[in-house]
Amino acid sequence: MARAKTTRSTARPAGPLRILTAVPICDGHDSAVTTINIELARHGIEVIYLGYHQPASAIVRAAIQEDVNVVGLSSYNGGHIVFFKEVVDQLKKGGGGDIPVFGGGGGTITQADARLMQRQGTDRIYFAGTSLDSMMAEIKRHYGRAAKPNARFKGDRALARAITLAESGLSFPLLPAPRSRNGAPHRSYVVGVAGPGGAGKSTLIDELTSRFLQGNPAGRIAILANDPSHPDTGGAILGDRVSAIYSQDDRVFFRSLATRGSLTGLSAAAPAAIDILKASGEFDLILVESVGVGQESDPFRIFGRGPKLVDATLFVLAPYYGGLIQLQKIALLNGADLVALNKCDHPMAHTARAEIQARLDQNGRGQTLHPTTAAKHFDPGVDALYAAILGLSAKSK
Ligand code: B12
Ligand SMILES: Nc1nc2c(ncn2[C@@H]2O[C@H](COP(=O)(O)OP(=O)(O)OP(=O)(O)O)[C@@H](O)[C@H]2O)c(=O)[nH]1
Ligand SMILES: [Mg+2]
Repeated sequence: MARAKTTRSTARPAGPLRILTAVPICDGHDSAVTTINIELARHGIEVIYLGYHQPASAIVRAAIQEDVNVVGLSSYNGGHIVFFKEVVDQLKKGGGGDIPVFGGGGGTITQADARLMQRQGTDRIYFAGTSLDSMMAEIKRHYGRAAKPNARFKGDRALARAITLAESGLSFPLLPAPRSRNGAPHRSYVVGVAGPGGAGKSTLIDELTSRFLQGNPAGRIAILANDPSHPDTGGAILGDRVSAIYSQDDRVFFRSLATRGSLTGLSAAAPAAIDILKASGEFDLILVESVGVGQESDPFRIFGRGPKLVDATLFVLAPYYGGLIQLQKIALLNGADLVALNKCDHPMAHTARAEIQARLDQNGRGQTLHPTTAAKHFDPGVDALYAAILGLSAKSK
């Protein structure tokens, strides 16, 4: 383990409780977990939601990379005794044995089942009829603890804990020793991905991830997904993992960051998190997703206000941006290296493509426009976009 630089010295109180929630494999009952997620966020908790029909391995990988305080499972398929134990066991094996597992499943989990599950390592079960308020109070009391440095953490858990410490405004003294390739220091290429809320940034990032995994038999890719905290409660539903199908792979490090009051489009800890990922020497490509941004946003500081955070910027928008005047107002269209017009399956895509191309031509900066349909697998537009990213990366070396 090597010492890494300390990015910030002012210690703030530990950040909000972070909980990973998921529904087990072969179970589509997601309405209960959705209720719980909203309630947790309303109580100031950061919820990383993984989705339904999730295997134990995906839950464990996410729990470790997200460095959560606790894993909450909502299980209605009848397989809870085996499944909760599997998650507990895999967490222990994967270096996350300190992360407790809890959950519920209404009337499908009996008192006798719960006793057996607790003997097998499950922390607690909430039964049908428990009031949401009492559950929230207990969760905060029981699982709220500040993250501390832990020299025994290895691999992704060590990286994840370093990011957690950075999020809390603390230093992150322990990082894995940077790898070098053929004697040369390893360099990650960092791409910032911004665009309006719902344009398809996460879906596109997942498709780009699939291209990366296919094209690199051994390399690793990291994704930093920023999502907004609710300004009133401080809680957040960090939902970008739900769109991340290909990212369920050990060669992908995926970390969600809540903005926690930062209004830049990124968490205040994002620059430190990027530094941590780069310093690890693990990742060839790092994709940083901003929150849904507006017309004047500059999350990656490409207009000279402070050091640039990324090597290249991709701006993603959907065909329904308004009209020509709205296009003129979007500052990032002046500065982004690459622009993706996503949702090209939409009837307005044809006109949008012509309008955006004209806007970029006016800039005269050689920015390339990539029509994509990220919701479709094997989209040739995404292939071309990925090739353009590789091209920029090669040029930067
Ligand atoms: C809603 C529902 C559905 C909806 C699901 C909608 C959705 N998107 O989720 C629909 C109609 C689609 C559906 C379909 C099916 N369902 Co259904 N469904 C239910 C039902 C009525 C309610 C479950 C629910 O959402 N409860 C609301 C939550 C908030 O309350 P709760 O369950 O009491 O949970 C409490 C705690 O446990 C806790 N909790 C729950 N989860 C979590 C998680 C965390 C992290 C925490 C902290 C706490 C917590 O919160 C609550 C606090 O009071 C139950 C019956 C029942 N009354 O429980 C059947 C039930 C679960 N379904 C059942 C079945 C069989 C099915 C189907 C297989 C039916 C079929 N043959 O097609 C399909 C399978 C669907 C699939 N793809 O998996 C069975 C399961 C039987 C079993 N496991 O042995 C049940 C028990 C009905 C029955 N008696 O037969 N279902
Ligand atoms: N029709 C269509 N839908 C798409 C396409 N790409 C993404 N979507 C859908 O658009 C919705 C939003 O996609 P996300 O990838 O979550 O969008 P996002 O930009 O990451 O959203 P935020 O992170 O909330 O800003 C999802 O329902 C996607 O399935 C596309 O090319 N066509
Ligand atoms: Mg997203």
